[in-house]
Amino acid sequence: MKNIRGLLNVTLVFLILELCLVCCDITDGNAEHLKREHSLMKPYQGVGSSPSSQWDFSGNTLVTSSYVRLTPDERSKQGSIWNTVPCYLKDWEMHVQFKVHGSGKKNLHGDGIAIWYTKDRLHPGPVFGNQDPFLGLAVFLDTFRNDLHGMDRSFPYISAMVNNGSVSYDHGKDGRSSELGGCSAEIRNREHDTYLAIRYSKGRLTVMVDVDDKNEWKECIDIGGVRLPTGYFFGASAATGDLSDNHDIISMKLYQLMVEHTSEEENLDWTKIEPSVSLLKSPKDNIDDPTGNFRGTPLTGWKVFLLLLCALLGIVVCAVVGAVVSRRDRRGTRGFIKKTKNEKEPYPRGVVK
Ligand SMILES: [Ca+2]
Repeated sequence: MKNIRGLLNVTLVFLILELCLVCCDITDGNAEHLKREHSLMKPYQGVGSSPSSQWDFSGNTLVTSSYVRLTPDERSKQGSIWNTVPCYLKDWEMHVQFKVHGSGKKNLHGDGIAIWYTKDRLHPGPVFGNQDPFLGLAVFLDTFRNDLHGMDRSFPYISAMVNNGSVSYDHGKDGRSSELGGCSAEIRNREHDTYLAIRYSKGRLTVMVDVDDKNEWKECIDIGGVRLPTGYFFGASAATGDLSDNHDIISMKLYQLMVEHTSEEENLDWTKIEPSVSLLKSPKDNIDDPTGNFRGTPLTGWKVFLLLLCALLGIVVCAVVGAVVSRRDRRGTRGFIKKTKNEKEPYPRGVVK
């Protein structure tokens, strides 16, 4: 009896811990704000035309009242658009509405768009119209397969890369050797609006896509251990080669995520962080091996029972929380901020900063 009571107590502690973790995850990004100084929206008034402008463009970029065309559907073009204001937010989420379209038939179009958060801006080069190497984060919307050996993935292919300025982007391999993750997505010549979201919060990089006209985010990349400094610039660039497409940016909206950091983290000089990724899991991320020694000892009967019980409770809690979260219609999946498709509608929570 005593044993059972002890077991229940331990289980309860596990359950509470798990609940706390789940709650923390839901709270993450609960209060979001559109940051106008880092956002690019119709009708793009003042873009690039005055010293006080918040966005600059270069190359073949054409700014109209309804889209920013980084390249036209013509060969050997490149263009970019860059935020002039460095971003000092520690946790953010960027929503990009884009449109890739052209007359090229299947596999006869290219090369794609890159979304940037980098130290430098307005440096044209070979990486989708930007410099190589670069310092910071890139998310590539690669529409052309260069690597004919990499047939295990279909194109267009979305991938992410973090660079400390030491690695070159390998176009011939579609950046495979330096990518952190990716997914295939039909982003080209769609009749409906197409969106990409990039979230960076507490060392976690998440990329989501909404390209199927379902008004919901689909996960593409989700990795931890990413370190990015503050004070970098957001931008977008595109390039065409022998094959081409219109590469249009409709909007880039940056939301601040209100996330608490420890005083230790707050006291760090975030501008001095070098972009990096730790692909090795930390011990605390390894649930069944918290000390690194657990696997060294054989599992006794009660440990197996406890693990199974915790797993079961975990599944129940996740299912309940999942059901609650899915009812929250103002948000996309995994707590992503739900976008407003109509530019004229009020932004989420009516907060405009
Ligand atoms: Ca490519």
